Amino acid sequence: MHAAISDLARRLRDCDRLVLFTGAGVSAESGIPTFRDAQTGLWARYSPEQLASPEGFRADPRTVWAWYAWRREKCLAAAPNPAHLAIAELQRRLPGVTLITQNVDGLHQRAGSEAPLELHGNLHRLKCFRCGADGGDWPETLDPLPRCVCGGLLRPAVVWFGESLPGEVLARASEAGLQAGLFFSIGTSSLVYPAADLPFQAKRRGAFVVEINPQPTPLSRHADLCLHGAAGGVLPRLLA
Ligand code: BJW
Ligand code: ZN
Repeated sequence: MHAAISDLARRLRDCDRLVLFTGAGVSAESGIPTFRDAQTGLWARYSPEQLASPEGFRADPRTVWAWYAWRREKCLAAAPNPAHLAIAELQRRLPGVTLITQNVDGLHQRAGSEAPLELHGNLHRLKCFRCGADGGDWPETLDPLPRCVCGGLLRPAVVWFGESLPGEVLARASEAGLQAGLFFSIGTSSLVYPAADLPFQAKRRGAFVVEINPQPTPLSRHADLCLHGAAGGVLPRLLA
């Protein structure tokens, strides 16, 4: 892997448009569970239909709120890991870096990354389930469940299955992907659309696509380079 890393470090120096695209694997080393790991992933223990869909929220909002409250506590107790820190450092060192994340945990911001493009929203903010208005921060108590000024229930400001991604954020992410000379896909299973399409779009436009993941994904055989390893081990080596 050493030759690949030094070649990549050179590509990084020469590249003026870099996209870093992250998924749950980037936060795994902070102790935040991924979604699809066979043993420890959230979807191994919890139902995405019940907990991460509008239908599930409509049927049982209290259970969904309780699950997100538990996950929010985990995020607040966690700290950014060497992968988040290396990404923030790359943004400081290089011009023209766009960070696109599917993560809702806020750890990129806590590592010093400013304004990542959050494709699936953010767990620490709320929005209205009825009118979509910004619902501010979490309440002190979930009893009663918080409501919007319109009377609708508030919910965590994340993107559930079957919901559209925030249009402006997706547009900016797609644009950055299409312009990229170098595109890193880091710690994502490349299964959830439309996010998963970004590296493929970038590849079709000529970007050099690098995947960092301990496991193969549907992207692997299309990537120009696959670095098989943990993000927190691989990314800091690019800075050395
Ligand atoms: C490490 C590591 C270490 C471990 N270092 N790596 C086309 C085809 C098929 C289906 C669809 C399609 N288009 C749309 C769909 C439906 C659906 C979808 O994609 N389903 C597929 C799963 C089949 N998509 C949607 O519903 C989306 N909306 C949509 O398409 O709307 C269209 C529409 C049109 C018109 C009107 C209305 C709508 C929305 C998707 C929303 C996803 N939401 C979630 C939950 C967010 C909130 C929350 O957190 O609770 O987002 S699901 C979950 O998956 C979460 C993640 O962001 C997302 C991606 O997961 P990620 O990050 O890749 O995590 P994992 O666990 O899958 O993978 C972790 C990886 O890390 C693994 O590969 C490990 O190996 C690796 N790893 N340790 C580096 N140390
Ligand atoms: Zn409302």
